[in-house]
Amino acid sequence: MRANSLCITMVGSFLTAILWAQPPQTAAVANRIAALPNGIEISQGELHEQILALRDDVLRVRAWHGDRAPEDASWAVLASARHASTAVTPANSANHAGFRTAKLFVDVDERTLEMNVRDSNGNILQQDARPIEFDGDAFRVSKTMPLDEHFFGLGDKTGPLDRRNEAFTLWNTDAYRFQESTDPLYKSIPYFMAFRASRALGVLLDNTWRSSFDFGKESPTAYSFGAVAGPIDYYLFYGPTPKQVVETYAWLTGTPPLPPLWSLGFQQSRYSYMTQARVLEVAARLRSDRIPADAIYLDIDFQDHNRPFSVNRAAFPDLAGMIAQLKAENLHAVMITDLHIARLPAQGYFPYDSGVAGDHFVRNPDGSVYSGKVWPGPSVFPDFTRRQTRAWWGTLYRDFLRDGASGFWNDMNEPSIFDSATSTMPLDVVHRIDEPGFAPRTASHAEIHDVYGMENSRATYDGMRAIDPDTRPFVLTRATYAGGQRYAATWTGDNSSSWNHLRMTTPMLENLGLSGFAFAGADVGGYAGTPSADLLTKWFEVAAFQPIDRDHTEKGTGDQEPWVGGADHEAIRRHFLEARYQLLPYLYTLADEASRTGLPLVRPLFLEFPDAASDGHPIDLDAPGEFLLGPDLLVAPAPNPDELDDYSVVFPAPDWYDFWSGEKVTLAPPDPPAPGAPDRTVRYSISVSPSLARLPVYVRAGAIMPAEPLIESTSETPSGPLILRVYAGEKCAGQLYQDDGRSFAYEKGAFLRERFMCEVRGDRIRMTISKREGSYPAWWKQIRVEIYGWTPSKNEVLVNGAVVATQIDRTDHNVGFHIPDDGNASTVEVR
Ligand code: NBV
Repeated sequence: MRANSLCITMVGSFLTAILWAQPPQTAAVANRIAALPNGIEISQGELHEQILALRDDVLRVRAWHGDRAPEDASWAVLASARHASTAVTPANSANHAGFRTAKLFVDVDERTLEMNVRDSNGNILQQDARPIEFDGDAFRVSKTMPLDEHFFGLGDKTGPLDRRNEAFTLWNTDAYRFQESTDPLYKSIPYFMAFRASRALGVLLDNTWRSSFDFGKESPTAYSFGAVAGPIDYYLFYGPTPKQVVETYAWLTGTPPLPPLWSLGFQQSRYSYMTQARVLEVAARLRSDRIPADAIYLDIDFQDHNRPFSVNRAAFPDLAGMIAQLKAENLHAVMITDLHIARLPAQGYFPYDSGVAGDHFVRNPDGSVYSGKVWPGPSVFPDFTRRQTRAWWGTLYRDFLRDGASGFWNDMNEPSIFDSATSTMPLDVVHRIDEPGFAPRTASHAEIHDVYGMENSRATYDGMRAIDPDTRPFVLTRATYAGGQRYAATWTGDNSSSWNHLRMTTPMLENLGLSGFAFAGADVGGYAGTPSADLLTKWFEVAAFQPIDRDHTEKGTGDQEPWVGGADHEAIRRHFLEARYQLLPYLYTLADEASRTGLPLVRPLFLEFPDAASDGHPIDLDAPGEFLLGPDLLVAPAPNPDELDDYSVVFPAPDWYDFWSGEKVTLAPPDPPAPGAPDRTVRYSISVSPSLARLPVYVRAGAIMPAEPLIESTSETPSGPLILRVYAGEKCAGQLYQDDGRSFAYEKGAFLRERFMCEVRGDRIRMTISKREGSYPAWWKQIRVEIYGWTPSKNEVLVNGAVVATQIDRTDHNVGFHIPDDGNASTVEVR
C-alpha cells in the first residue's frame, strides 16, 4: 500500500496530516522549495521538511508542522555535530528536488516529500516507503526494506543479533528477570545500523519520547520508526563500512571516557554483602585463592534502611577502614547510590534536607513534590535535567569519596517505582530543563523518562570529577539513552542463571557495543536464580573476554563467587581470569581506541569482516554465538551452551591460530559454493567438541598482540618483560597503549604508545617497533617476542642490524626470545 499525498487538517491549534489509504485524485504539490547552502527545505502547506548535510556522509532530517521549527536542542547529539554543515550542490529534476554531497545524492519527490538517498555510485541506501505518517502528536517514518537488509544496534534489546523481523519499544523499564522476548528493557538507544550488500548506514532518531522501531514485523517490505510525540529529527549516516558508521555515531553522540584500568579487571558483587566482615572475608578469599580481581561492590544493604548516601553503621561500623583494608588487598570499592531520596522531613537526612532546600525534586502538576515508593519507602526524585540539581547531586558523593570509594553504581534509574501502576513516574510529573542549548522550560515525564537515567549517571560522573578532578570516575548505570556512554558503563540488568541467558549475553553486548556502549557487561552467573557449577564456570569463561566482567547475583540465591562449586571449577575460572589479566595490555589498548573512536571492545564479526560473505550479508548470521574481542580475537562459545553435541566454528577469513595452544588452525576444506547461488561464500569452519574447561578462542593471523606477566590486580606493576605475541601472517601489526590507568595525566602527554609491524619474508621475519609516543614510562626494559606459525632456520636475532645474544626457546608452536626495548624505534630481524 502506497499513499501518494498528504491531506492536512486543522485540529485545534495544531495541524495533523492524515495519510490516505486510497490513491487520491490529484497529488498535492510542494508549494515551496528552498535550496539552502547545506541542504534543502521543502514545504507542503503547513508541513516542512528540512534535509541538511552536516558532513558529506551525514544528513539530518527534520520535519514539523507550522511556522516554527521545533527547538534545536538535544540530550544525545553534541552541539558540535548538530551544527556542523557542509556545502551541497543542488540537483533538481522534474517533480524532484535534491542535492549532492561528495558522497551522497539526496532526492525528494516534491509531490509526496518522500526522500531517497543514494551513494555516489547510484546505489540506493535508503528510500522512504511512504510519506511520514501523523496521528495526533505521533509520527512514523517508513523506509523500504530489501530482502537482504539486516539491522543492528538499539542498545540492550534481547533476541537475535540481527533485529530484522522484530519490533521494539523504547521506554526505559525495570525488567526484572527479563526473558528473550521481553521488551521494552532498561535502556533506550534510538539508533540502528542497517547493513546490506556489505554496506552500512546508520540512523539515529533523536527523540526522547516513547518511541518504537519495526524492522519488518508489520510489513515484510518496510521498516519504520516513530514516537508518540516530540520532534521528527533523525540523522542518517553512511559508511560504507560498518566501522565508519560506528565512528560517525560517536562523532554525533560522543565517545566513552577512558575508564580506570581497574574497571577492566574482575569485579565481585552480590546483593548484598551484608556486613563489613563479610566484604573483607570475600576479599581475603579472593586473595588467598589467587583469583585475579580488582573490585568489590556494596549493594543496597550497606545503607541505613536503604537510604541512599547513608551507612548502616551496625553492619558497616568502619566504612573508611574497610575500604582502606580493601585497598591494601588491591581491591577497589564500588558503592550503589540509587537516585530515590527517602522522604524524611526533619529527620536530619542530608540528601532530603539539602534537596528540599535547593528545590531539587520533581513535582506533580499541582506543584507538590512528587513522591513514590521505592526501597527506602516514600521517596522523592532529583530533577536531573537541571544543571543545578546535577551539581547538587554530585556533591552528595563527597563523603564516600573521602572514605575511599572508587566507583558508583546508579541502579533503579529508569526510574523504577514500586507503588505505581506503570512501575515508573506518572507521565505528567513535571521536570524542569535548565541546560545549554535548551530554552529554560518545564517538560512532562513523558518527554524526560528515557533520558532520566542518563542524566542521573551524568550527574554522578560530573560530581566525581568535580570532587576529585584528577581521578577517572567509574560509573555503572542501568538505564540510559543515546549518548549515555559519555558518562557511564552499563550492565544488562536482572538476567537469570540459565544457559539461555548465558547465550543471550553475546548479542546483547554486541548490539550495546554498536550502540556506543563499549563498556558493558552482563551479571556473570546470572542475577536471578542460582547457577549450577558448570553454568557458572562457562559464564566465567565467556565473560573473561567481555569488557565488564562482574559476578553478581540476587538476594536469596546461593553463593556465586569464583570458588563456589569446588576446587576443579575454581581452577578453571581462575585460569580464564588469568588469561584475561595477561591480556590486559590488549584490552586496555582497545579501551583507548574506544575512547577515541567509539569502536567497541566486543564486536560482531561483520564489523571487522564486512565483505566475508560473497553476497554481502553479515557473516554473523552463519556464526551464531561467536564474537570478536577487538580486531584480533575470535571467541566461539557453543551456540547452544547447554548442548553437548559438537558444533562448528565459522571463520570470517581463512587464517587463524588457536589462542590457547598457539597452533595454526587447519580449516576444513570449504564446501564448494552452490553453482549460480547468489551467496557464493566460502565458509571456513572447524568442528569442535564442547568441554567444560575449554572455550575455543582464535587469533587472527597477522595479529601482534601485547600481553604481560600475570598480575592479580591492576594495582600491581607487572614484573618482567612486555610480551608480544606475533601470529605470523602475510603482514602483521599491532599496538600498545599504556598510562597510569587512573588519572587524566594522559591528556597532557603522560601516556605511552608503541606500534609494531612485521613481515614474513621467506626464511626471515622482520619486525619494526615504532619510537614510543608520550612520556609515560614503561615498566619493562625488555620485550619477550613469541612468534607463532613460523620457525627460524638460523636461530639468529638481529636488532637494528646487529646480532644480539639471546636465547631462542622453542615450544611446539612458538619460538620465543628477548630483545631490549628502550623506547626508540628499532627493527628486529629473525632468521
Ligand atoms: O540493589 C539491588 C538490586 C541490584 O542488585 C540489581 O543488580 C539491580 O538490577 N537492584 C536491581 C534492585 C532490585 C530490584 C528487585
